[in-house]
Order: sequence, then C-alpha cells, then structure tokens
Amino acid sequence: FFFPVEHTFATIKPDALEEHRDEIMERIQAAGFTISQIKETRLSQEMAEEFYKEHKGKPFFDQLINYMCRGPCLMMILSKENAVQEWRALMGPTDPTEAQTSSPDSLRSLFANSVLQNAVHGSSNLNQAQEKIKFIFGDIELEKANNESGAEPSQ
Ligand code: DGI
Repeated sequence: FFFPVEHTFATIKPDALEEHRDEIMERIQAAGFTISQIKETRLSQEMAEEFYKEHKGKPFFDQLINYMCRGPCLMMILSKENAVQEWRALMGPTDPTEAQTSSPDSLRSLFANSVLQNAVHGSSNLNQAQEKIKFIFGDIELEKANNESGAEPSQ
C-alpha cells in the first residue's frame, strides 16, 4: 500500500509557547508528526487579522487578534498520513472545557486557558492548510504536496 504524506499547518499560540513549549513539542513528536518547516513569528495586527479573516465581525475578533499578537507564535508545517485530521484530534475541541470531557489527553484539554486562549491552531481542511502555509512560509516545495490531483478535498 502507498500512504501519501499530508501536510497541515499548525501554530502554538503565544501564551502556550511561553509556558508549555517543550511539553507540546514532545507530544507532537510522540504522535508521529514530521516537522517539515518551523519558524517563530510575532504577528503584526494586520497579519493576525488576515490569519483569522473568516472571523472578522464576530464579537471575539478583537480579543482574538490581541491574543495572537501578544508574543511570538510557533508556526509549523506538520506532515504525516492524514495530518489535517490527526492534528485536529491532537489539539482537541476549540473549547477546553469540552476538550477535558471528550479528549482529556488533547493539547487544549491540557494547556488551553479558555475558548479564546486555547493554546494551538490547526487548519480544518487541506485548502485552509495550503492557504496558511503560503501565507506564513511563502511558496515552498513540500514532498507529495497536498491534493496534487486538484480534486476538492473533503472536510
Ligand atoms: O479551528 P479552531 O481554532 O478550533 O476554531 P475556530 O476556527 O472556530 O475559531 C478560531 C479561534 O477563535 C479559536 O481558536 C478561538 C476563537 N473562538 C472561536 N469561537 C469562539 C472563540 N472565542 C470566543 N471567545 N468565543 C467563541 O465562541
């Protein structure tokens, strides 16, 4: 069998990077991800607004932007078979109180402070992953790039 490697985009948010960097990196390695690219970036307000543009206008938007800009984020491309879903599973649900019930070993269960300050980001599908990878890392060559066929990825 041939299992194509998939690439997803992941972020450790500023507070979690400062407080739990090593623990989170250990869990990423233990889950079998390859870190294909990694860089620490402090987002400007404009970059953070672009990063979370789909949430513009929501009541929590300004707080979300402030949170993302308050220190450096660790930006990564994580690669493995089924990486998008596997990273979402390792993160756990958006809201840590839900994560603590449904996935107690997840990163958000362990390290998030609230639904807003929830420690990590991960793309929900291959299109979003490609968009964020390009936004943060530019045009880079990745092994067996996502969705080479051009078909619509499933969610
Ligand atoms: O993909 P996720 O990060 O799990 O969730 P998302 O894309 O729906 O939301 C992006 C971020 O916006 C999320 O990580 C935290 C924040 N957020 C989402 N929903 C809420 C929220 N913040 C508050 N305060 N309340 C919400 O309902």
